Amino acid sequence: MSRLILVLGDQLTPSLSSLQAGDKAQDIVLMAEVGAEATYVRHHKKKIVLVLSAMRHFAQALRADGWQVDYVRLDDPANTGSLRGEAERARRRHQAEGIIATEPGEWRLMQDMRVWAQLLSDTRFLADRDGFARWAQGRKALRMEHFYRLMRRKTGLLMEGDQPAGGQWNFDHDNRAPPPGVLGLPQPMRFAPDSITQEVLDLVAARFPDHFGDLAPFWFATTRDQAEQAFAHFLRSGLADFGRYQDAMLTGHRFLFHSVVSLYLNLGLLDPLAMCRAVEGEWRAGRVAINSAEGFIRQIIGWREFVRGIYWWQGPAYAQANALDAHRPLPWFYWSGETSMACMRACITQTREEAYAHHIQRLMVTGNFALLAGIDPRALHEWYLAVYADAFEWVELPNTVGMSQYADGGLLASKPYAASGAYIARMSDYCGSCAYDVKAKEGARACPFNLLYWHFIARHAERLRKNPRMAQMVRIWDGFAPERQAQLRHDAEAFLARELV
Ligand code: FAD
Ligand code: DLZ
Ligand code: SF4
Repeated sequence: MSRLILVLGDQLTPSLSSLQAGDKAQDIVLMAEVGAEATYVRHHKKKIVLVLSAMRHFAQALRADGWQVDYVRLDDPANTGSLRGEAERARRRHQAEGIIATEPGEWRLMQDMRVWAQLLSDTRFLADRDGFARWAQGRKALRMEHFYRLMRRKTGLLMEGDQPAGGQWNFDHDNRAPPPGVLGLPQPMRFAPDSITQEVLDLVAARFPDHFGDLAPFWFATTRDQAEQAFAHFLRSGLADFGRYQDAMLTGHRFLFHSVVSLYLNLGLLDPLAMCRAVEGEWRAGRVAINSAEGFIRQIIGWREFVRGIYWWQGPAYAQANALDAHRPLPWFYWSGETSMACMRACITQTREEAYAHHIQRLMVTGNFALLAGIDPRALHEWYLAVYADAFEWVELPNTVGMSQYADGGLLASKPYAASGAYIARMSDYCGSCAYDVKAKEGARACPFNLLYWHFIARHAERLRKNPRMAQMVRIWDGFAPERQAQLRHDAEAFLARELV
């Protein structure tokens, strides 16, 4: 008797554990487009197109490889709208004896699917979930750097025997250059929609017209071959300067030297280890400096694996963490982009148009603002999960709750990523076109990041005083005259009352 192999929309990898366990001669691959997955948060339109088009292309590739694929489309009148409903319907249709699947990337689905499917480990990651839990157990705080060194040793990437290549594990201090000139900046590789993508574009336009985000222009890769081309293009055009300009931001230059591959990697269209080996090869061939190669590899085998480990280790309760007791609702301008703050406007507008913002835009602009203003981390989490093409909960939630909002009380990050306008002024050109004055620290024209920064320090003084990396700022606040403290509090609260409705 045949079994069903359910392949999810972010499991588009030929070597997936469930496909490895299957038998082409008798098992049937089930792929299902379902409304529930597009609406559990209201995903950006481009993200839905990316996932559905990549699913359709992957189904084609599996058929060409000899698999029998049962593909349920979103507009099939019999579609039940949920993965469980489609799995049960397909089981009856094929009289299958059971359903196997690679474990999903979210607690929400894990809890549902483990009741009706046999789940296999997701072997596309370097660190398995139990191994990470064993490593993490009993540690007071988790530091990515320690985990990263284990991963370097495990993979042999950038190693010379037992020592790190170049004599250092981490070259981050070379990676903080302010923005470069705009001439000769690379662009990510773009692909014109084929007939399959065009059909999905029409479907999403008709079915999800009120979801956030622009549909056109749609230029993402939707096949493995295209994703590999896009990555090869980054190796040639972006990697050499990736390290140096990793933290820079420029109005109108949205991608700078970033790879724009997380969206492909998270769907399974690219293989993380093969990418890192290719990056190491560029360094060994003398085409890029070690700070770029190491910086890129650290993001993939360090941060990406580390946040996934934390997600599964912490369990569903992590989504409720709110150590700083932040309860302000998400301001409407996170959806509209209509704000006088030029940095926020630029990052949100680009998010609406591209379903993309790079790490520092997410962390130090939209994330930093929410942290300083005391926005509810749960509402912010739902925003990040909805608006980016690469957003899946296993990677988005720890980045938002842990790294960006410090809502886990310092489990993931050693200090809150809180910064005043001076940081944004140094790393971007946003302040030049802003209604606010980044140099002003008080008064109606003062940059809101400046006002809110001190408000944040004052609100959390007792907690931050105990953190060696923040204590200095609390001492500065303590040293302000009481009238100055009162004025700063007043200005910050006036801003919050005026703008955060
Ligand atoms: P590059 O800058 O070129 O980096 C290369 C790769 O490294 C990325 O493709 C990504 O796979 C990996 N990477 C880099 N930083 C991280 C990180 N902190 N965590 C995990 N992987 C990392 N990344 C996601 O993939 N999905 C998300 O939903 C997501 N949400 C985020 C939310 C917040 C609040 C923050 C601060 C960061 C988030 N990140 C997320 C991490 C990071 O911002 C993106 O991976 C990166 O911007 C993707 O663009 P890129 O491919 O051009 O990355
Ligand atoms: C994100 C997404 C979307 C929009 N649609 C589907 C779908 O129709 N069918 C499917 O199998 N998967 C989809 N996905 C991806 C899932 O949401 C993803 O597998 C889970 O969030 C687990 O990471
Ligand atoms: Fe952002 Fe402040 Fe600069 Fe305006 S002045 S762009 S609000 S950092």
